Amino acid sequence: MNMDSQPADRHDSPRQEPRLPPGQVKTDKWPVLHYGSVPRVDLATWELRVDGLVEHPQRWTWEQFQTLPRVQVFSDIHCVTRWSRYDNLWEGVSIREVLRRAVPQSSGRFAIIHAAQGFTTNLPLTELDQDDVLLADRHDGEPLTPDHGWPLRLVVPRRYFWKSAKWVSRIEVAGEDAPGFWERNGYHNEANPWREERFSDW
Ligand SMILES: Nc1nc2c(c(=O)[nH]1)N[C@H]1C(S)=C(S)[C@@H](COP(=O)(O)O)O[C@H]1N2
Ligand SMILES: [Mo]
Repeated sequence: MNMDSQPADRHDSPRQEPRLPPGQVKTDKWPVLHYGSVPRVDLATWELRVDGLVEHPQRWTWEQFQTLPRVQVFSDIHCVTRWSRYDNLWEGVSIREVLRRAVPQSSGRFAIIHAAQGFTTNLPLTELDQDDVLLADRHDGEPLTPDHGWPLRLVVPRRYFWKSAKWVSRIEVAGEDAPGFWERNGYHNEANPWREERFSDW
């Protein structure tokens, strides 16, 4: 058997009811949205870190990260700006693969995702630690483009898309929640599209 051609494990994100969350409109396009400019990333110096309240802090170069087991995840995108894009095939490394190596401590209950240019977003560890959450470097069979987060982005299908940080560099496990960039700028902390958790009241 040729191991190189072995397909990645595939997970389908569980279908929610209704498939189109309230207030959303389905689109076939894939808009580009972010604050600031697309960072220039050099794979020779790129690294991903997992640290904070973990037993075994991790640090991977791009080359090392490419040796981790791969998964495919099939999921829908729901952006708070009201567009939804169905049937995205993501490929990369499962978040569980990454967390399993770092071993979060029992006091570590939140994840602060750090990305290029100081961008952060926050999730309870239980929301992150799911079969359909991955660190993706490919979409629909092609490498991610720089404006969609190349070389690596987080994908959290069951939350509005702003939680899916592009250009991820670090996952910090923390004992306390810490609202991220959009969460500090009026977006809801939980971001569940089926509950229309778009904006915060404070
Ligand atoms: N690093 C970073 N990631 C980010 C953002 C950002 O400003 N910076 N914006 C978020 C928002 S608001 C959205 S809607 C999605 C958009 O992803 P896309 O451009 O691939 O559609 O990226 C998210 N990830
Ligand atoms: Mo967004």
